[in-house]
Amino acid sequence: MARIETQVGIVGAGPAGLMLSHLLHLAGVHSVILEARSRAYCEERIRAGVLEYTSVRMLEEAGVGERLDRQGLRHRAIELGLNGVRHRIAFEELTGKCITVYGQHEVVKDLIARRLADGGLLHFECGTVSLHGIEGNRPSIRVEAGGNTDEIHCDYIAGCDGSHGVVRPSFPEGSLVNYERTYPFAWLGILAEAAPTRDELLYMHHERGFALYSMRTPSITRLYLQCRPDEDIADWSDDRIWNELRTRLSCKDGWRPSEGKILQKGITGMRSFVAEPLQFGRLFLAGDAAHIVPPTGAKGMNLALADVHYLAEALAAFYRDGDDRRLTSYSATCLSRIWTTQRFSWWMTSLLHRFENASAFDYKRQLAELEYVMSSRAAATSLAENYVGLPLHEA
Ligand code: FAS
Ligand code: PHB
Repeated sequence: MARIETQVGIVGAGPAGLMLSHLLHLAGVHSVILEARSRAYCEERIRAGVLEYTSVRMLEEAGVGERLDRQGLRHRAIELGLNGVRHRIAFEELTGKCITVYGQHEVVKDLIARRLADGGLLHFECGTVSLHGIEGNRPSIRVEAGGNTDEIHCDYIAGCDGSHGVVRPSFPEGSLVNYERTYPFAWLGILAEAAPTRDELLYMHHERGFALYSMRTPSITRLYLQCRPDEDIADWSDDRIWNELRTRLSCKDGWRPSEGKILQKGITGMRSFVAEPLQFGRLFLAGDAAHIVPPTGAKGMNLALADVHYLAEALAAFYRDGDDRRLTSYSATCLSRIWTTQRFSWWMTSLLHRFENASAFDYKRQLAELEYVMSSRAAATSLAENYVGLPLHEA
C-alpha cells in the first residue's frame, strides 16, 4: 500500500474540485485530486453553459480565463417568451454586468490543463474511493484499483464528487439534514450542429411546456424542452424533437430555431436539494455534492465555483495564519448563498414551466407573474441581478 501525504485531499475533478485545487495551489497549499472517470470523459461531458459575471471574474483573477475571454460568448441580456412574443431582460443595462456562454466542459479542460502544467496531482480512473479516520485530525482517502491500494493522508478532505459521490454518504448517520423538492417534469436537452440565429438565450413559456434556446459556439446550439420525468429518450426521434422545438420556440415575428444534425441528446431530471451542514470535522462538501438546483436559473456550475471560492479562502487562511475561523464559518457562509440561489432557481422554474396539475387559477397567476416581470423594471432588475450572479461577500 502506497502512502501519500498531502494537505487537502479532493474527491472529484469537476468544476468544484479542479478550481479548488487550483486556488489552493495559488495559495501555496498542496492538494491531490482523485477522479473516478477518465480525463477524456471529464473533458467531453456536456453539462452547463452559462457563466455568471462573478464566475468569469473568479476564473480570470485565478489566471485561467484566457481561452474563456477569447472564445466565450458575452451576452448582455436574455429573452423571455410568451405566446410567441419575446421580451428582453437587458441585464447589462439593469446591473452593469454580463454573462458569458462557455461550455462547462471547456472550463474543465482549461482547469485540467493548468493543474497539469503546474505539476498538480490528478489521479483519473482512480478506482474505488473510501474515507477513513474522519473523526480524527488526519483523515485519509483509500483508493483501490486493480488489486492495489493507496492511502492519501491529509489534514482536510473536500467532497467535490457531485450528487452521487462517496463523501456526503460518509458523514455519520444523523449529522446531515437534507432538504429536497422534486419537479413533475424533466428537460430533454440536445446539442445541435446549427449556427445560432439569436444573439441571446430565449426562455420560452408555452402551453405545451417550457423550451430554451441556448448555444455553445458560432456553429453549435444547445436546446432544451420540458418533458415528462419518466420519458425515454429512445421515444424521441430527431424529427420529433425538432417538431416540438419548432412548435414551442417559433415567434410571431417569424423567427424559428435553426435546425441541424443532433450531436447529442439526453434527459435530465429536475430537483432542488440541499444537505446541511457542509462540514463534519475535517470533511467539507462543495458543489453538487452539497446541493442541486434545477438548471432553469443556470446556477449549478456557478454555485459550485462560489463554494470553492470560500473553501479555498478558508483553507488558505488556516495554512497562512493558523486561523480556522473561516473554516468554522464556511458552511454558514455558503448556505446563505445556496438558499438565495435555490430560491431564484425554484422561482425561474415555477415561472416558466407548465405544471400539469396546476389549477386554472394557478395557471392564470403564473401568466400574470410572467407579464409582470416583462413589464416592470423593478421585477426585471431582480431577475437580472440574480441571473448575472450576486457578489461574493467577504466570509
Ligand atoms: P460534478 O458532478 O461536475 O463533478 C463531480 C466529479 O466527481 C465527477 O467528475 C465525477 O466523476 C467525480 N466522482 C463522483 N463520484 C466519485 C467517486 N466515488 N470517486 C472519485 N470521483 C468521483 N447546470 C446548468 O447550469 N446547466 C445545464 O445544462 C446543466 N446540465 C446538467 C446536466 C447533468 C446531467 C447534470 C448532472 C448537471 C447539470 N448541470 C447543469 C449542473 C452542473 O453544471 C453541476 O452543477 C456541476 O457539474 C457541479 O459541479 P461539481 O460540483 O464539480 O460536480
Ligand atoms: C445551457 O446553455 O446549457 C443552459 C443555459 C441556461 C440554462 C440552462 C442551461 O438556464
